[in-house]
Amino acid sequence: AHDCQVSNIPVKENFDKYRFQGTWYAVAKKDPSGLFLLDNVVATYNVDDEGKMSASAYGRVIILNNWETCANMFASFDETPDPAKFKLKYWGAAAYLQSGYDDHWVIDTDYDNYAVHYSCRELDTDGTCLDGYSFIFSRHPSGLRPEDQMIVTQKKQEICLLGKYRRVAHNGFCDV
Ligand code: AZE
Repeated sequence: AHDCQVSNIPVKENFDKYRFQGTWYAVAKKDPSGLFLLDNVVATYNVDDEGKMSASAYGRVIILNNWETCANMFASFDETPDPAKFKLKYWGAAAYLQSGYDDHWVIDTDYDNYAVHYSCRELDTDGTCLDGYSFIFSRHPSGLRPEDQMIVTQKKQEICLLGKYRRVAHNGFCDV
């Protein structure tokens, strides 16, 4: 079943954007090529009274000539026929930060403890992902509960990224 075709990747069934709202701490990530959020990554999701999902996120980045700062990012989501698959339109609070339009898939979540996010930016000719990124989120900055770790490991395998993640440190660098 794990043929690594992006189009075959299972996502969360009946994803409930309302239950997904609130703060998520990135505890692990798989990087795309190029500039990316380094660590201290925290995302906060919100759904407005018209049902439109948005988010803000921050994280430590190094831009230009080794300038270390905290990226303050904003995003709005476009829905697709699959409730777990969104298009993420994102931009930085400052112009020197990155902006873009990425896939934003929720692979799995229990809403209260863990979430597995996935984004493929570039498909290879064989239908596998050539360049993408993924976050493992936790509701708890301390990390995943042992009972969630098994589920998350299984999901990493299903998205063909097992072994490709790095732990995301939270050391207060971006706290105000
Ligand atoms: C995500 C959570 C939902 C909101 C946003 C996210 C993605 C943010 C980036 C930011 C990159 C910034 C860089 C700055 C120099 C998925 C974490 C906005 C991809 C590289």
